[in-house]
Formats: sequence, structure tokens, C-alpha cells
Amino acid sequence: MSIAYVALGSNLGDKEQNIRRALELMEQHGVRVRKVSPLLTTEPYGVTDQPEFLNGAAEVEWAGDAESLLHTLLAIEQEMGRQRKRHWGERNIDLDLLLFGDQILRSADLVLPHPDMANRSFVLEPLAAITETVVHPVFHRTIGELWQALQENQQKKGV
Ligand code: PH2
Ligand code: MG
Ligand code: MG
Repeated sequence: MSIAYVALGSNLGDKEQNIRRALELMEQHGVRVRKVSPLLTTEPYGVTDQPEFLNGAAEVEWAGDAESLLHTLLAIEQEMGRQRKRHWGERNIDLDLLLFGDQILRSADLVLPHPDMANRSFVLEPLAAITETVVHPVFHRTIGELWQALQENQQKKGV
């Protein structure tokens, strides 16, 4: 069994219902959901001309490898009818694999840890709510420390 962390996001339709449904489907597909963060309303990051998001994070247990968990998450997005219109654009559900144990991986379809997670408050804030002490295997800093550092950075920039 491996412990992994998944980011959940939605900015179309009934956002909370979409995230709850995704968590249910994860259980049905054998992804054991151990912890779920509070869900936060967040400003769109990257592509800003889209509705605000609801974001959360989950700690899960998975019996297979990282690639098989990724494909299970993508299958759930499909099952929920996700349409891909534009990169970083609006979606009813987005399930991103953030961390898979302390694995560092760079394959054609999966990069671990998630390459942009340390820059995203909509990822770090909910993640820190469920696991401040897990260590990022590339930066060698805890999620709590990364969240603290990002907040300080954003304050400096006046964000
Ligand atoms: N996801 C993106 C791009 N921008 N912004 C917020 N607030 N939340 C997201 O989940 C999000 C985003 C690409 O996956
Ligand atoms: Mg995403
Ligand atoms: Mg995604």
C-alpha cells in the first residue's frame, strides 16, 4: 500500500457535489480515501477569465503503482463527463496526483511530485490542512513549510 495525495478541483456545475461524487467514485475504484481537507473557494490561477474554483485535497491509500493511480483518476474524470476545452480552462472535475509516497518520477504522462504544486496556494492550503508534516521529496521541506513560504512570497508581491 502507498500513501498518495490528490488535489481536487471544480469550477463548473454544482462544484461541491462534483467533488463529493469524485471522492465516492475513488472509493468505488479501490482508492481508499483516508482524509479529506475542507473545501475552499479559490480565485482562478493561470487562466483567470473563468469561474472561481472549489478546491480540496485528499490523502489516499492505493495498492498499485503511481501510473495505475493516475489512470484511475483520469478514468473517473471521464466517467464524470469531463470535457477538455482549453488548457487550464474550466472543468466540472479535475483530479491531480500531487505526491505518491516519496517517489520522484518523470515519465511521458506523469511527473511526481506535481511540478507546480509549490506555487499554488489552492493546492498547498488544503494539503497543509491534512498533512503539514509530509516532506516534499525534491525540496526536502514539509508541506507546512512550503505553504508558509508561498504565503510570505505572496505578501511580498502584494498578492
Ligand atoms: N486548476 C488549474 C488552473 N487554475 N485555479 C484554481 N484556483 N484552482 C484550480 O484547481 C486550478 C486553477 C489547472 O488544473
Ligand atoms: Mg489541475
Ligand atoms: Mg488535471
